[in-house]
Amino acid sequence: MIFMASQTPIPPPVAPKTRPPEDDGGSVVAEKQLQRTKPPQMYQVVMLNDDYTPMEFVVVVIQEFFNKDRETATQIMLKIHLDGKGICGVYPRDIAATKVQQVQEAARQAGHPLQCVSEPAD
Ligand code: TYC
Repeated sequence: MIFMASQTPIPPPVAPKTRPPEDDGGSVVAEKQLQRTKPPQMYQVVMLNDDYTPMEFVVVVIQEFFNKDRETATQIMLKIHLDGKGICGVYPRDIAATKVQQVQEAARQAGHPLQCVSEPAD
């Protein structure tokens, strides 16, 4: 092969004969990793009381969107009715935002003023 002076062939890289010290040559070592990442901030979906939304509608919404049984949903509804607000569930941010939208859309379709919000949980 003829090479021009400006095209000196570069030899291919040669594999090292010895392994780096951190390479155990393929044996498996189980090590517990230190937890370096914080768990994500969770958000609570808070439902607000109003004077017009029927209690039964609120109970059904809590059952349907927050996966509560009828008894638990009724207790949450009564707490909201008495205290002005109550937590329906705690979720990662995007899921909490979706729950809020679902409740708002169900209330809008039914013509009720039911409101809920999501906020960082402690
Ligand atoms: N206060 C409503 C009523 O007496 C019932 C209600 C409960 C409304 C909870 C909203 O988030 C709510 N009909």
